[in-house]
Amino acid sequence: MSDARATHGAGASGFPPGFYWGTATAAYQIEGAPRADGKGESIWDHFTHTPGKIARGETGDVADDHYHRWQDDLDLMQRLNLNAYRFSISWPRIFPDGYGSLNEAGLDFYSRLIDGMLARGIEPFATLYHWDLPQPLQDKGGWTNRDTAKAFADYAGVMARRFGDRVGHWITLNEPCVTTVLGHVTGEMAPGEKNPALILPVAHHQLLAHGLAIQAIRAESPRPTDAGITLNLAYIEPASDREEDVAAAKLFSGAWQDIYLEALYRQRYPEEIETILRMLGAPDDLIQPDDMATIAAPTDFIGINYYSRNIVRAGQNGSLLPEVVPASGALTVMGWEVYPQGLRDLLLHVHQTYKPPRIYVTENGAAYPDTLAPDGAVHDPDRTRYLRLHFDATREAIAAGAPVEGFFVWSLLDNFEWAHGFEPRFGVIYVDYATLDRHIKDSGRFLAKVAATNGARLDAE
Ligand code: IFM
Repeated sequence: MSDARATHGAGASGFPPGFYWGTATAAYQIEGAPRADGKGESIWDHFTHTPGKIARGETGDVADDHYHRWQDDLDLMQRLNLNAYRFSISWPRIFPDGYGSLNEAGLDFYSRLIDGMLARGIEPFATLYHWDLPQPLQDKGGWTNRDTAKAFADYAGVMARRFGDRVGHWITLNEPCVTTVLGHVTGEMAPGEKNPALILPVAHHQLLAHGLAIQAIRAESPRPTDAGITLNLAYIEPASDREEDVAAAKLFSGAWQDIYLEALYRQRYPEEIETILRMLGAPDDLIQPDDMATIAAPTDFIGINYYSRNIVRAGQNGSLLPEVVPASGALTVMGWEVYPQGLRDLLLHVHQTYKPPRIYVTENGAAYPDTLAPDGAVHDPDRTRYLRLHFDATREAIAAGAPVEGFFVWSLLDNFEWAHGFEPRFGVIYVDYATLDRHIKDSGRFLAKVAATNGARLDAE
Protein backbone atom coordinates (compact mmCIF):
# COMPACT_ATOMS: atom_id res chain seq x y z
CA MET A 1 0.00 0.00 0.00
CA SER A 2 1.54 3.31 -0.92
CA ASP A 3 0.76 4.98 2.37
CA ALA A 4 2.67 7.65 4.20
CA ARG A 5 4.21 5.28 6.73
CA ALA A 6 6.35 3.56 4.16
CA THR A 7 9.45 5.60 4.90
CA HIS A 8 12.63 3.74 4.07
CA GLY A 9 15.69 4.22 6.20
CA ALA A 10 16.39 3.62 9.82
CA GLY A 11 14.98 5.48 12.78
CA ALA A 12 16.92 5.97 16.00
CA SER A 13 16.62 2.28 16.91
CA GLY A 14 17.84 1.15 13.51
CA PHE A 15 14.31 0.22 12.39
CA PRO A 16 12.22 2.64 10.28
CA PRO A 17 9.41 4.56 11.99
CA GLY A 18 6.17 2.60 11.69
CA PHE A 19 8.02 -0.70 11.31
CA TYR A 20 5.63 -3.64 11.57
CA TRP A 21 6.33 -6.00 14.48
CA GLY A 22 4.13 -9.05 14.29
CA THR A 23 3.85 -12.77 14.47
CA ALA A 24 2.82 -15.17 11.72
CA THR A 25 0.56 -18.21 11.77
CA ALA A 26 -1.19 -20.44 9.23
CA ALA A 27 -4.80 -21.57 9.27
CA TYR A 28 -4.27 -25.33 9.30
CA GLN A 29 -1.58 -25.11 11.95
CA ILE A 30 -3.71 -23.29 14.54
CA GLU A 31 -7.41 -23.18 13.73
CA GLY A 32 -8.77 -26.70 14.25
CA ALA A 33 -12.51 -26.95 13.49
CA PRO A 34 -11.99 -28.75 10.19
CA ARG A 35 -15.68 -29.11 9.43
CA ALA A 36 -17.14 -26.10 11.23
CA ASP A 37 -19.56 -23.78 9.48
CA GLY A 38 -19.46 -25.50 6.12
CA LYS A 39 -15.69 -25.75 5.67
CA GLY A 40 -14.62 -28.13 2.92
CA GLU A 41 -11.87 -30.72 3.16
CA SER A 42 -8.31 -29.58 2.44
CA ILE A 43 -5.37 -31.66 1.31
CA TRP A 44 -4.01 -31.36 4.85
CA ASP A 45 -7.22 -32.74 6.37
CA HIS A 46 -6.88 -35.60 3.94
CA PHE A 47 -3.15 -36.15 4.38
CA THR A 48 -3.16 -36.09 8.18
CA HIS A 49 -5.89 -38.71 8.20
CA THR A 50 -3.83 -40.98 5.96
CA PRO A 51 -2.03 -43.50 8.22
CA GLY A 52 1.73 -43.17 8.50
CA LYS A 53 2.07 -39.61 7.23
CA ILE A 54 2.40 -37.59 10.44
CA ALA A 55 4.50 -38.19 13.56
CA ARG A 56 2.48 -40.00 16.24
CA GLY A 57 -0.55 -39.90 13.94
CA GLU A 58 -1.32 -36.33 14.98
CA THR A 59 -3.70 -34.09 13.03
CA GLY A 60 -4.75 -30.45 12.98
CA ASP A 61 -8.33 -31.36 13.90
CA VAL A 62 -8.08 -29.36 17.12
CA ALA A 63 -4.63 -27.78 16.85
CA ASP A 64 -4.77 -24.61 19.01
CA ASP A 65 -8.54 -24.31 18.65
CA HIS A 66 -7.90 -20.80 17.39
CA TYR A 67 -11.18 -20.96 15.46
CA HIS A 68 -12.97 -20.65 18.80
CA ARG A 69 -10.31 -18.78 20.80
CA TRP A 70 -9.35 -16.10 18.29
CA GLN A 71 -10.38 -13.21 20.51
CA ASP A 72 -8.10 -14.39 23.31
CA ASP A 73 -5.29 -14.82 20.78
CA LEU A 74 -5.75 -11.27 19.50
CA ASP A 75 -5.72 -10.05 23.11
CA LEU A 76 -2.41 -11.84 23.57
CA MET A 77 -0.97 -10.07 20.51
CA GLN A 78 -2.03 -6.80 22.03
CA ARG A 79 -0.29 -7.74 25.29
CA LEU A 80 2.84 -8.34 23.21
CA ASN A 81 2.57 -4.77 21.79
CA LEU A 82 2.37 -6.11 18.25
CA ASN A 83 1.09 -3.81 15.53
CA ALA A 84 0.68 -6.39 12.76
CA TYR A 85 -0.46 -9.99 12.33
CA ARG A 86 0.24 -12.29 9.41
CA PHE A 87 -2.50 -14.91 9.30
CA SER A 88 -3.67 -17.19 6.52
CA ILE A 89 -7.14 -17.68 5.13
CA SER A 90 -8.24 -21.25 4.65
CA TRP A 91 -9.37 -21.48 1.02
CA PRO A 92 -11.77 -24.40 1.72
CA ARG A 93 -13.54 -22.37 4.43
CA ILE A 94 -14.39 -19.85 1.70
CA PHE A 95 -14.90 -22.17 -1.28
CA PRO A 96 -15.47 -25.70 0.08
CA ASP A 97 -14.99 -27.09 -3.44
CA GLY A 98 -12.21 -24.68 -4.33
CA TYR A 99 -14.46 -22.70 -6.68
CA GLY A 100 -18.15 -22.17 -7.33
CA SER A 101 -20.34 -21.76 -4.31
CA LEU A 102 -19.13 -19.34 -1.70
CA ASN A 103 -19.44 -20.21 1.98
CA GLU A 104 -20.62 -17.06 3.74
CA ALA A 105 -20.06 -18.57 7.20
CA GLY A 106 -16.37 -19.01 6.38
CA LEU A 107 -16.16 -15.41 5.23
CA ASP A 108 -17.83 -14.30 8.46
CA PHE A 109 -15.13 -15.95 10.54
CA TYR A 110 -12.35 -14.01 8.84
CA SER A 111 -14.41 -10.83 8.79
CA ARG A 112 -14.72 -11.00 12.59
CA LEU A 113 -11.05 -11.81 12.92
CA ILE A 114 -10.04 -8.83 10.77
CA ASP A 115 -12.34 -6.49 12.67
CA GLY A 116 -10.86 -7.81 15.91
CA MET A 117 -7.36 -6.98 14.71
CA LEU A 118 -8.28 -3.47 13.65
CA ALA A 119 -10.07 -2.83 16.95
CA ARG A 120 -6.80 -3.66 18.70
CA GLY A 121 -4.58 -1.56 16.44
CA ILE A 122 -3.18 -4.62 14.67
CA GLU A 123 -2.61 -4.35 10.91
CA PRO A 124 -3.80 -7.45 9.03
CA PHE A 125 -1.42 -9.16 6.59
CA ALA A 126 -3.49 -11.88 4.91
CA THR A 127 -1.86 -14.88 3.26
CA LEU A 128 -4.23 -16.46 0.75
CA TYR A 129 -2.53 -19.82 0.44
CA HIS A 130 -0.57 -21.51 3.19
CA TRP A 131 -0.80 -25.05 1.78
CA ASP A 132 -4.39 -26.04 2.54
CA LEU A 133 -5.61 -26.61 -1.01
CA PRO A 134 -9.27 -27.68 -1.24
CA GLN A 135 -9.24 -31.48 -1.69
CA PRO A 136 -11.73 -31.36 -4.62
CA LEU A 137 -9.12 -29.38 -6.57
CA GLN A 138 -6.46 -31.94 -5.66
CA ASP A 139 -8.80 -34.62 -7.00
CA LYS A 140 -8.57 -32.79 -10.34
CA GLY A 141 -4.75 -32.72 -10.26
CA GLY A 142 -4.10 -29.92 -7.78
CA TRP A 143 -1.10 -27.79 -8.70
CA THR A 144 -0.29 -30.02 -11.66
CA ASN A 145 -3.48 -28.68 -13.26
CA ARG A 146 -3.40 -25.20 -14.81
CA ASP A 147 -7.06 -24.66 -13.82
CA THR A 148 -6.00 -24.51 -10.17
CA ALA A 149 -4.22 -21.22 -10.94
CA LYS A 150 -7.45 -19.77 -12.33
CA ALA A 151 -9.49 -21.00 -9.37
CA PHE A 152 -6.96 -19.39 -7.03
CA ALA A 153 -7.22 -16.06 -8.83
CA ASP A 154 -11.02 -16.14 -8.53
CA TYR A 155 -10.74 -16.84 -4.81
CA ALA A 156 -8.16 -14.04 -4.42
CA GLY A 157 -10.44 -11.59 -6.21
CA VAL A 158 -13.36 -12.46 -3.92
CA MET A 159 -11.16 -11.97 -0.86
CA ALA A 160 -9.98 -8.55 -2.07
CA ARG A 161 -13.55 -7.50 -2.90
CA ARG A 162 -14.94 -8.60 0.45
CA PHE A 163 -12.05 -7.67 2.76
CA GLY A 164 -10.05 -5.09 0.79
CA ASP A 165 -11.72 -2.25 2.68
CA ARG A 166 -9.97 -3.50 5.83
CA VAL A 167 -7.03 -5.60 4.64
CA GLY A 168 -4.32 -3.56 2.95
CA HIS A 169 -1.60 -6.26 2.70
CA TRP A 170 -2.06 -9.44 0.70
CA ILE A 171 0.37 -12.32 0.37
CA THR A 172 -0.63 -14.59 -2.46
CA LEU A 173 1.33 -17.78 -1.71
CA ASN A 174 3.44 -18.95 1.18
CA GLU A 175 6.66 -20.77 0.25
CA PRO A 176 5.73 -22.29 -3.11
CA CYS A 177 9.02 -24.23 -3.07
CA VAL A 178 7.78 -26.30 -0.14
CA THR A 179 4.60 -27.24 -1.97
CA THR A 180 6.73 -28.16 -4.97
CA VAL A 181 9.54 -30.13 -3.38
CA LEU A 182 8.15 -31.47 -0.11
CA GLY A 183 4.63 -31.90 -1.47
CA HIS A 184 5.46 -33.40 -4.86
CA VAL A 185 9.01 -34.80 -4.80
CA THR A 186 9.85 -36.09 -1.33
CA GLY A 187 6.19 -36.61 -0.46
CA GLU A 188 6.63 -35.67 3.19
CA MET A 189 3.95 -33.01 2.93
CA ALA A 190 0.49 -32.95 1.38
CA PRO A 191 -0.45 -34.04 -1.19
CA GLY A 192 2.38 -36.54 -0.73
CA GLU A 193 3.39 -37.05 -4.36
CA LYS A 194 6.85 -38.43 -5.10
CA ASN A 195 7.59 -37.46 -8.67
CA PRO A 196 10.45 -35.13 -9.68
CA ALA A 197 8.79 -34.64 -13.07
CA LEU A 198 6.25 -32.49 -11.27
CA ILE A 199 8.74 -29.83 -10.14
CA LEU A 200 8.36 -27.50 -13.09
CA PRO A 201 4.57 -27.90 -13.59
CA VAL A 202 3.82 -27.39 -9.89
CA ALA A 203 6.20 -24.42 -9.60
CA HIS A 204 4.89 -22.86 -12.80
CA HIS A 205 1.22 -23.23 -11.93
CA GLN A 206 1.79 -21.75 -8.49
CA LEU A 207 3.65 -18.80 -9.99
CA LEU A 208 0.90 -18.34 -12.55
CA ALA A 209 -1.64 -18.47 -9.71
CA HIS A 210 0.33 -15.75 -7.95
CA GLY A 211 0.45 -13.53 -11.06
CA LEU A 212 -3.26 -13.95 -11.82
CA ALA A 213 -4.11 -13.35 -8.16
CA ILE A 214 -2.12 -10.09 -8.12
CA GLN A 215 -4.22 -8.92 -11.09
CA ALA A 216 -7.43 -9.98 -9.36
CA ILE A 217 -6.50 -8.33 -6.05
CA ARG A 218 -5.70 -5.06 -7.79
CA ALA A 219 -8.90 -5.22 -9.86
CA GLU A 220 -11.19 -6.06 -6.95
CA SER A 221 -9.73 -4.20 -3.99
CA PRO A 222 -11.77 -1.09 -3.16
CA ARG A 223 -8.60 0.87 -2.36
CA PRO A 224 -4.90 0.79 -3.30
CA THR A 225 -3.35 -2.27 -1.78
CA ASP A 226 0.00 -3.80 -0.93
CA ALA A 227 0.33 -7.18 -2.63
CA GLY A 228 3.19 -9.64 -2.96
CA ILE A 229 4.37 -13.19 -2.38
CA THR A 230 6.33 -14.95 0.35
CA LEU A 231 9.30 -17.14 -0.51
CA ASN A 232 11.26 -19.38 1.81
CA LEU A 233 14.89 -18.52 1.15
CA ALA A 234 17.81 -20.37 2.65
CA TYR A 235 21.37 -19.09 2.72
CA ILE A 236 22.98 -21.65 0.42
CA GLU A 237 26.71 -22.30 0.22
CA PRO A 238 28.79 -25.02 -1.46
CA ALA A 239 30.57 -27.39 0.92
CA SER A 240 33.91 -26.67 -0.80
CA ASP A 241 35.44 -24.93 -3.81
CA ARG A 242 35.41 -28.22 -5.72
CA GLU A 243 33.65 -27.77 -9.05
CA GLU A 244 31.17 -30.58 -8.26
CA ASP A 245 30.14 -28.99 -4.94
CA VAL A 246 29.79 -25.55 -6.49
CA ALA A 247 27.63 -27.01 -9.27
CA ALA A 248 25.57 -28.97 -6.72
CA ALA A 249 24.92 -25.81 -4.66
CA LYS A 250 23.90 -23.95 -7.81
CA LEU A 251 21.49 -26.70 -8.80
CA PHE A 252 20.03 -26.89 -5.30
CA SER A 253 19.60 -23.13 -5.11
CA GLY A 254 18.14 -23.08 -8.62
CA ALA A 255 15.47 -25.67 -7.96
CA TRP A 256 14.70 -24.53 -4.40
CA GLN A 257 14.57 -20.77 -4.79
CA ASP A 258 16.10 -19.20 -7.90
CA ILE A 259 13.37 -20.43 -10.22
CA TYR A 260 10.88 -18.36 -8.19
CA LEU A 261 13.05 -15.25 -7.87
CA GLU A 262 14.08 -15.28 -11.51
CA ALA A 263 10.54 -15.84 -12.76
CA LEU A 264 9.08 -13.15 -10.50
CA TYR A 265 11.71 -10.52 -11.17
CA ARG A 266 13.28 -11.44 -14.51
CA GLN A 267 10.44 -13.13 -16.31
CA ARG A 268 12.40 -16.33 -16.92
CA TYR A 269 13.49 -19.59 -15.39
CA PRO A 270 17.27 -20.03 -15.11
CA GLU A 271 18.08 -21.76 -18.38
CA GLU A 272 20.15 -24.65 -17.08
CA ILE A 273 17.61 -25.39 -14.34
CA GLU A 274 14.71 -25.34 -16.78
CA THR A 275 16.62 -27.71 -19.06
CA ILE A 276 17.18 -30.17 -16.23
CA LEU A 277 13.60 -29.89 -15.00
CA ARG A 278 12.27 -30.42 -18.51
CA MET A 279 14.48 -33.49 -18.87
CA LEU A 280 12.71 -34.83 -15.80
CA GLY A 281 9.50 -34.72 -17.79
CA ALA A 282 7.57 -31.41 -17.91
CA PRO A 283 5.07 -31.13 -20.81
CA ASP A 284 6.17 -29.05 -23.83
CA ASP A 285 3.18 -26.72 -23.72
CA LEU A 286 3.49 -26.00 -19.99
CA ILE A 287 4.52 -22.37 -20.38
CA GLN A 288 1.98 -20.56 -22.53
CA PRO A 289 2.40 -17.17 -24.22
CA ASP A 290 2.08 -14.32 -21.68
CA ASP A 291 2.55 -16.63 -18.67
CA MET A 292 5.95 -15.24 -17.78
CA ALA A 293 4.75 -11.64 -18.15
CA THR A 294 1.81 -12.41 -15.89
CA ILE A 295 4.10 -13.97 -13.30
CA ALA A 296 6.56 -11.10 -13.38
CA ALA A 297 4.08 -8.24 -13.13
CA PRO A 298 5.50 -5.84 -10.52
CA THR A 299 4.47 -6.42 -6.92
CA ASP A 300 4.63 -4.08 -3.94
CA PHE A 301 6.86 -6.25 -1.79
CA ILE A 302 8.50 -9.59 -1.34
CA GLY A 303 8.02 -11.56 1.87
CA ILE A 304 11.06 -13.54 2.95
CA ASN A 305 10.88 -16.47 5.34
CA TYR A 306 14.32 -17.22 6.67
CA TYR A 307 15.40 -19.88 9.14
CA SER A 308 18.85 -21.23 8.36
CA ARG A 309 21.82 -21.92 6.11
CA ASN A 310 22.19 -24.98 3.87
CA ILE A 311 25.65 -26.24 2.99
CA VAL A 312 25.40 -28.31 -0.16
CA ARG A 313 27.71 -30.89 -1.71
CA ALA A 314 27.64 -33.10 -4.77
CA GLY A 315 25.64 -36.31 -4.43
CA GLN A 316 27.67 -39.19 -3.05
CA ASN A 317 28.31 -42.45 -4.92
CA GLY A 318 27.66 -40.92 -8.32
CA SER A 319 24.20 -39.57 -7.51
CA LEU A 320 23.29 -36.50 -9.58
CA LEU A 321 21.14 -35.08 -6.78
CA PRO A 322 22.77 -32.44 -4.57
CA GLU A 323 23.00 -33.24 -0.88
CA VAL A 324 22.57 -30.96 2.10
CA VAL A 325 25.40 -31.56 4.56
CA PRO A 326 24.04 -32.34 8.04
CA ALA A 327 24.26 -29.09 10.00
CA SER A 328 26.63 -28.64 12.92
CA GLY A 329 27.13 -25.93 15.52
CA ALA A 330 24.16 -24.41 17.35
CA LEU A 331 21.07 -26.25 16.13
CA THR A 332 17.36 -25.88 16.79
CA VAL A 333 15.05 -28.84 17.43
CA MET A 334 14.51 -29.04 13.67
CA GLY A 335 18.25 -29.66 13.24
CA TRP A 336 18.58 -26.25 11.58
CA GLU A 337 21.76 -24.28 12.11
CA VAL A 338 21.41 -20.90 13.82
CA TYR A 339 22.98 -18.62 11.21
CA PRO A 340 21.71 -15.05 11.53
CA GLN A 341 24.25 -13.49 9.19
CA GLY A 342 22.54 -15.50 6.44
CA LEU A 343 19.43 -13.36 6.94
CA ARG A 344 21.40 -10.13 6.62
CA ASP A 345 23.17 -11.36 3.49
CA LEU A 346 19.98 -12.66 1.88
CA LEU A 347 18.09 -9.44 2.54
CA LEU A 348 20.93 -7.53 0.90
CA HIS A 349 21.20 -10.00 -1.96
CA VAL A 350 17.49 -9.74 -2.75
CA HIS A 351 17.55 -5.97 -2.40
CA GLN A 352 20.59 -5.51 -4.63
CA THR A 353 19.75 -8.14 -7.22
CA TYR A 354 15.97 -7.85 -7.62
CA LYS A 355 15.19 -4.42 -6.14
CA PRO A 356 11.72 -5.09 -4.68
CA PRO A 357 10.11 -1.85 -3.46
CA ARG A 358 9.71 -3.29 0.04
CA ILE A 359 10.71 -6.39 1.94
CA TYR A 360 8.98 -7.95 4.90
CA VAL A 361 10.57 -10.74 6.90
CA THR A 362 7.34 -12.72 6.91
CA GLU A 363 8.71 -15.58 9.06
CA ASN A 364 11.66 -16.21 11.29
CA GLY A 365 11.82 -18.18 14.50
CA ALA A 366 13.01 -21.37 16.12
CA ALA A 367 11.78 -24.56 17.77
CA TYR A 368 13.32 -25.49 21.12
CA PRO A 369 12.25 -28.05 23.74
CA ASP A 370 10.23 -25.80 26.05
CA THR A 371 8.86 -26.83 29.41
CA LEU A 372 6.06 -25.26 31.36
CA ALA A 373 7.09 -24.48 34.95
CA PRO A 374 4.54 -25.01 37.76
CA ASP A 375 4.16 -21.24 38.07
CA GLY A 376 3.19 -20.97 34.37
CA ALA A 377 6.54 -19.57 33.22
CA VAL A 378 8.37 -20.84 30.16
CA HIS A 379 12.04 -19.97 30.17
CA ASP A 380 13.35 -20.15 26.60
CA PRO A 381 16.65 -18.27 26.46
CA ASP A 382 17.70 -20.03 23.25
CA ARG A 383 14.69 -18.68 21.37
CA THR A 384 15.20 -15.19 22.78
CA ARG A 385 18.81 -15.30 21.65
CA TYR A 386 17.82 -16.59 18.22
CA LEU A 387 15.33 -13.76 17.77
CA ARG A 388 17.72 -11.10 19.04
CA LEU A 389 20.40 -12.22 16.59
CA HIS A 390 17.97 -12.17 13.67
CA PHE A 391 16.50 -8.80 14.63
CA ASP A 392 20.04 -7.49 14.73
CA ALA A 393 20.87 -9.03 11.36
CA THR A 394 17.79 -7.30 9.94
CA ARG A 395 18.88 -4.00 11.45
CA GLU A 396 22.27 -4.42 9.77
CA ALA A 397 20.61 -5.07 6.42
CA ILE A 398 18.45 -1.96 6.84
CA ALA A 399 21.54 0.09 7.68
CA ALA A 400 23.10 -1.18 4.45
CA GLY A 401 20.05 -0.06 2.44
CA ALA A 402 17.60 -2.99 2.36
CA PRO A 403 14.01 -1.62 2.44
CA VAL A 404 12.77 -3.92 5.20
CA GLU A 405 9.53 -2.64 6.74
CA GLY A 406 8.30 -5.42 8.96
CA PHE A 407 9.30 -8.56 10.85
CA PHE A 408 6.92 -11.40 11.70
CA VAL A 409 8.10 -13.96 14.21
CA TRP A 410 7.15 -17.55 13.51
CA SER A 411 5.07 -18.15 15.44
CA LEU A 412 2.53 -16.61 17.78
CA LEU A 413 1.59 -19.96 19.31
CA ASP A 414 3.09 -23.41 19.46
CA ASN A 415 1.25 -25.23 16.71
CA PHE A 416 0.94 -28.16 14.33
CA GLU A 417 4.31 -28.39 12.61
CA TRP A 418 3.10 -30.39 9.59
CA ALA A 419 4.63 -33.87 9.28
CA HIS A 420 6.42 -33.36 12.63
CA GLY A 421 3.15 -32.95 14.50
CA PHE A 422 3.08 -30.94 17.71
CA GLU A 423 6.52 -31.77 19.07
CA PRO A 424 8.53 -28.85 17.63
CA ARG A 425 7.38 -25.76 19.50
CA PHE A 426 7.92 -22.54 17.55
CA GLY A 427 5.64 -20.20 19.51
CA VAL A 428 6.51 -17.21 21.63
CA ILE A 429 3.40 -18.37 23.47
CA TYR A 430 3.34 -21.88 24.91
CA VAL A 431 0.25 -23.97 24.29
CA ASP A 432 -0.55 -26.64 26.86
CA TYR A 433 -2.13 -29.17 24.51
CA ALA A 434 -3.93 -30.93 27.37
CA THR A 435 -5.91 -27.82 28.32
CA LEU A 436 -5.23 -25.51 25.35
CA ASP A 437 -4.22 -22.84 27.86
CA ARG A 438 -1.73 -20.29 26.58
CA HIS A 439 1.37 -19.08 28.51
CA ILE A 440 3.58 -16.26 27.31
CA LYS A 441 7.17 -17.50 27.10
CA ASP A 442 10.14 -15.34 28.09
CA SER A 443 10.79 -14.86 24.36
CA GLY A 444 7.29 -13.41 24.05
CA ARG A 445 8.09 -10.91 26.79
CA PHE A 446 11.31 -10.05 24.97
CA LEU A 447 9.38 -9.54 21.73
CA ALA A 448 6.93 -7.29 23.57
CA LYS A 449 9.78 -5.02 24.69
CA VAL A 450 11.32 -4.97 21.24
CA ALA A 451 7.97 -4.11 19.64
CA ALA A 452 7.16 -1.43 22.22
CA THR A 453 10.47 0.33 21.55
CA ASN A 454 10.60 -0.33 17.78
CA GLY A 455 13.72 -2.39 18.26
CA ALA A 456 15.58 -0.05 20.59
CA ARG A 457 15.59 -2.71 23.35
CA LEU A 458 17.28 -5.65 21.64
CA ASP A 459 19.25 -6.12 24.83
CA ALA A 460 16.05 -6.62 26.87
CA GLU A 461 15.50 -9.99 28.58
O1 IFM B 1 5.68 -24.07 10.29
C1 IFM B 1 6.32 -23.67 9.13
C2 IFM B 1 5.44 -22.73 8.33
O2 IFM B 1 4.21 -23.29 8.04
C3 IFM B 1 6.10 -22.35 7.04
N1 IFM B 1 7.44 -21.89 7.24
C4 IFM B 1 8.30 -22.65 8.09
C5 IFM B 1 7.61 -22.96 9.41
C6 IFM B 1 8.54 -23.78 10.33
O3 IFM B 1 8.88 -24.98 9.73
